[in-house]
Amino acid sequence: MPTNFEISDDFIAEQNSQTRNWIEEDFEHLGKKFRRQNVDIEDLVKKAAAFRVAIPSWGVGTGGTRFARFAGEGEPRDIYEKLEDCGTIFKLVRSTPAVSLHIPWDKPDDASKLRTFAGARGLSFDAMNSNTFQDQPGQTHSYKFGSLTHPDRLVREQAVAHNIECIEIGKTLGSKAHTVWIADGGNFPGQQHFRRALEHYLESMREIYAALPDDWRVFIEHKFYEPAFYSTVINDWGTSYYCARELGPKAFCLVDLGHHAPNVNIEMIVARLIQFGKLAGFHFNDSKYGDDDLDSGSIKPFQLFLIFNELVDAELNSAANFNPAYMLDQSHNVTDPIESLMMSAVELVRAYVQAHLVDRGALTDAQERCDPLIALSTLKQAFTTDVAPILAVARERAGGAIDPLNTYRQSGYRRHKAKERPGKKGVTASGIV
Ligand code: RM4
Ligand code: MN
Ligand code: MN
Repeated sequence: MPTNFEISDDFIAEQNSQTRNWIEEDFEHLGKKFRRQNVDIEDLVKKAAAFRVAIPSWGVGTGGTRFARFAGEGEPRDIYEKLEDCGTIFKLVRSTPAVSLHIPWDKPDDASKLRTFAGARGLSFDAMNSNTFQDQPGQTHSYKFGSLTHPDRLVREQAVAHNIECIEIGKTLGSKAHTVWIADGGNFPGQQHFRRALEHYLESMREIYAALPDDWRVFIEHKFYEPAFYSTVINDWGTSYYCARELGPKAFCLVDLGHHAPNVNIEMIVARLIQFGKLAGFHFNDSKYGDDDLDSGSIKPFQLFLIFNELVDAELNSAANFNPAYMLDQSHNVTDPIESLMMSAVELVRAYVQAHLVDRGALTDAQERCDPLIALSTLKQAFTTDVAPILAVARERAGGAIDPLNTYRQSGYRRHKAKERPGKKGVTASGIV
């Protein structure tokens, strides 16, 4: 079998040598500027290097809308090819060493073989994701009218069994968490009895919770609409928080940035969940109207920064039960998914490093003195600082690319994959993910 194309370390080093001069100059200049503010640039490089975000297995395939899916060239055709692409992203940006699997879209035929394959690329497995929002071939009961909350006990039992199966697969893969997002809800007033549906949810989730190994967590992902257009069972963070509390200490609330009504103050939800010790982590993406699943930081970068401002504040305060899991949950309809995922990972590191730049003493002082404009400008000062040289240096020192996008394009990776992966164009299900 011919070996598949990979971007070599030598190629990355050669590309880096072309831009090293300007990056060093910018880095030095920024370091001098920070010294005036008593900030050590090397501390920020360390923070950038330590940041981690998981790639969803379904994210490396081209996404679609409810109208069409325009398959890209050389798309991965199975989970092994998806891991190849995840390995490429990791190699170039260095902050994405974990993959989050969707079952059954990426159900491995042999989980330990998949773990070995991933390990050879430096990859490990993050949270598992169940799917009870579609029917699978050969399935006995339909999820058309719900899964974990369906009025029929047999449907609920089937959905519970699927989630437990995900946990079982995850154990072999070395995963430590399971994410449950359900599409359950109603399209018409009166269709669903709100309280009964939530009772069913809790009853089902208790069984899933009972199947968790001691060192695992379960993440509850809320979403206020879609595919149900009138009501959803786990509609908001309040409901999610209530359920997480009812279930116990291993249950946490996951925030997908696209799952709120427009203009909702997400950073405040994040602060609340941190304060209550129940923040699971994030599905990062960006949106203008709904669950658009656009690239992180592409629409509302200031919001992203404000979210990281809360996260970094919690990190510095060593907030209790604070161990957020980060994942990108995006749908790439018009871009090369590898490019989008790399750039999105970079956007997250940027927001994280900028949040570390906030002068917290000055901010607290302004808050205590009731000075809104100094408070805002303290945040803005960090947000408007160009930290790109820090991110580039962190990547380069870890063996990654100074300019991931350009290095990727120059390598011809996609062209090679188009040849290696002929035939079937992509495997990601069409529709909104
Ligand atoms: C949902 C939600 C889930 C994702 C599915 C495909 O909107 O974001 O996390 O697994 O889409
Ligand atoms: Mn999500
Ligand atoms: Mn979503």
